[in-house]
Amino acid sequence: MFGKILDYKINKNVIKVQFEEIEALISIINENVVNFFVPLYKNERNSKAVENLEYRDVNFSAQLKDSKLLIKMNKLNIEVNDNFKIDIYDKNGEVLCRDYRGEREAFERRGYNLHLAKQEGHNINGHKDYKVFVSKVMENDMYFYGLGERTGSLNKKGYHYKNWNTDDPSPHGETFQQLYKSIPFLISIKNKDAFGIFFDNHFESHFDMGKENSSYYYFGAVDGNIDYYFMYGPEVKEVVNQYTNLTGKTPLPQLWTLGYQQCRWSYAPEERVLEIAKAFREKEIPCDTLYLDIDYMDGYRVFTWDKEKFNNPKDFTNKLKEMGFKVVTIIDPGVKVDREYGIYSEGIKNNYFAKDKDGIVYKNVVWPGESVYPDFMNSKVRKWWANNQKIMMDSGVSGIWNDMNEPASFNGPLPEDVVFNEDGNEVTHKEIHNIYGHMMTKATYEGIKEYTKKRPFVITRACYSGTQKYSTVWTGDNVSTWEHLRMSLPMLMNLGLSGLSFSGTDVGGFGHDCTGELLSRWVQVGAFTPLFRNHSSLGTRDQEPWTFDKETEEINKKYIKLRYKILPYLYDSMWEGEKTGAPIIRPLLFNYQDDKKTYEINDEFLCGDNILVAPIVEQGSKQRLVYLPKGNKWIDFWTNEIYDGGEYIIKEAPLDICPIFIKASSIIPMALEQNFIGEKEQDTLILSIYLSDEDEKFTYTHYLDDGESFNYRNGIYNEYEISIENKENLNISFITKNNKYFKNYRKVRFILNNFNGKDIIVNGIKADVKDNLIEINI
Ligand code: MIG
Repeated sequence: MFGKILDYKINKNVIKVQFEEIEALISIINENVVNFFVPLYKNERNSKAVENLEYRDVNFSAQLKDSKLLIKMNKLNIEVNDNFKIDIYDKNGEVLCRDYRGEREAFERRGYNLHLAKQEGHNINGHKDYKVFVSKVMENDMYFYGLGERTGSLNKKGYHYKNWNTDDPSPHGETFQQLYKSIPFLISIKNKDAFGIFFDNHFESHFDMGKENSSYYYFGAVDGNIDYYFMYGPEVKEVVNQYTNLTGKTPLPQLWTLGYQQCRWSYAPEERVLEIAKAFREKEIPCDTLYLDIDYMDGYRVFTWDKEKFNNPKDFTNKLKEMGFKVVTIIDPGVKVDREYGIYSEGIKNNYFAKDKDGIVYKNVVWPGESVYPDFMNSKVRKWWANNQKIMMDSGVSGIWNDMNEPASFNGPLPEDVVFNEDGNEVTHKEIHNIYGHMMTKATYEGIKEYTKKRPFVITRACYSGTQKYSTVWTGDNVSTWEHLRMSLPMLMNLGLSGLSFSGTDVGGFGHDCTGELLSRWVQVGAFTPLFRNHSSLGTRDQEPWTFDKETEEINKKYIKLRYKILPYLYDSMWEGEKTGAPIIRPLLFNYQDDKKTYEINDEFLCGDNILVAPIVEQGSKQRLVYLPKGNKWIDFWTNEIYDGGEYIIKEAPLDICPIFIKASSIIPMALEQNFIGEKEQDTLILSIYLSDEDEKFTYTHYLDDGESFNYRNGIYNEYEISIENKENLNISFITKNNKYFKNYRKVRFILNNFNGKDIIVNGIKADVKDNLIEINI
């Protein structure tokens, strides 16, 4: 299709390859990352995911030999063939990824009436014609991960997914090809070595991992350029690091956002919100955040308040503030058509809304009735939207929840030819649909940042690669079923591998009625997900922790309290994540890639490096099989029993027990109990130590900062390094490595969970051990 290779030219990191029909570009981004680009649509890249493409100095050579262009790098050898067929090998000559040479050929669908199917508008045999299409040989022993928010299992081999942000109101099922988010990023493990492919094309795109034909996997898009990055690992960790170097790391959030959050469609009027707030405090169930869903607005007009329900928003949010609650309000993109309404009239006056192909402002119907869509492709509109955040912040709101930004619509989907103005260039909905939510959250984030100077809390439903820089995500409208609890695990794990570390599902389920048992099991998972929010739909039964029975309330309380205990650990993990891109919720294979038994575990996950959670996701189940990966020993969090790695065990799990295992030779930093973040001075650092039963040596670094500002980016934080040597004695050293943040702990309390009776030396001095506790002043 592109013809034979004629010639090539090297300009710094970029190799221009002249084919008979077109010129393609191969850019060596760094030792592990190479971009392949063919300008089928536009000459320039126009990525919304990669905002600063950074090239490193890389040693490589290129040579044209027997009509093959051979590119030699330190870690990779790349062969470019006629028609831009690419083969990639590691430095030992092992195949990593080869382009497929044959024709596309889909499996048989017997009994399918081709003629009728065509009339009906179906693609024959699921065989869609793409303008952009790249297929790769399905090698032996391949596993696939990533692709953002997906139903189904962790390993995506044999499945096909579509990227077209979609709000489908029916209960999400395994057959769903798309949901609200588009993350065209795939990770493959082939024979224990991992690589990634990021297809940075935001038109409707598809990934097929051997469903169409088991000989190949492919990615394709209805339009746009061939523009994809190959990222070599060989560790999955490195692939994720490289992907998030390109598209951005999830930044450290404000600490309160990691607390428990309670939501409902909708808490209104204000008396109801206050009633919920009081219930949390009276029952001493920790909670930091309450959400206001669409009913706080005046007729669903964004950036307004219904003054009958919320007479004085500032006074109302102040009352909650005094009780230790933050308020997050929903903001949808749809702006109500109403001349008397400032946001609408201002937007119309300034040409801020998307237009139809004839240049007339495009209207559809969403919650406010007839509505128009802000043109987030336009930087002026984003600036305006960013400034509008002030309206909410001035009312005392602490975070913004962006919903319906696929964009969703009640009156049929937006036509493909709706026009947006990307700072002078016309682009159509067909092109920008998948990045609409992304651009909205970018504007929201920038507005909040500029105005508050704090780390913005934005939560979004729709997104594209790179949205992690601006927003946390939740997985939309799940339902209160066991199936959805079960499914949320691989979904969150793949979201994490796709850069979206700060994520969560609606705990308890959004649609349908939850049960006490289901909520009890769900909160056991939620306690470990970065976003920990209970949310339910209007019309469903109450779903707050105390609305079922005493047992459910106690279980909720137990796990929400546990969550508040491990907040320092979660915060440390997010600090680590901002540097490495490592997600909080991750599949076991992320840390145990050498252990193939981890490759397809759907119902266990790691929370950071040190905690393994094996929740119950079946109704009635009171025990389960747990696989403990090979590489270290594991300690039962509840009983301190120690287990070898690489083994399956059966664990009893009565309703109040979620099987949790701590990695042996590790430390979990913990906080003092509190009902909300900031309630109590955290002057004591608790370090919960989990020893192995063998000689060992390990360290842990704990991080502390003000929990809200960007000062940490200027080095204003503390780091404490704890080293443990467990031989004849147990030697503990605690040192302050970085001490730029003025607040410090006064005490450190070491908890020895599986103490072995040896002498304990802390910072060179023999320590007094009482009830397996040591406390020192610092
Ligand atoms: O059409 O704002 O996913 O969390 O409660 C439904 C009302 C609109 C969908 C969101 C859900 C939210 C609901 N919204």
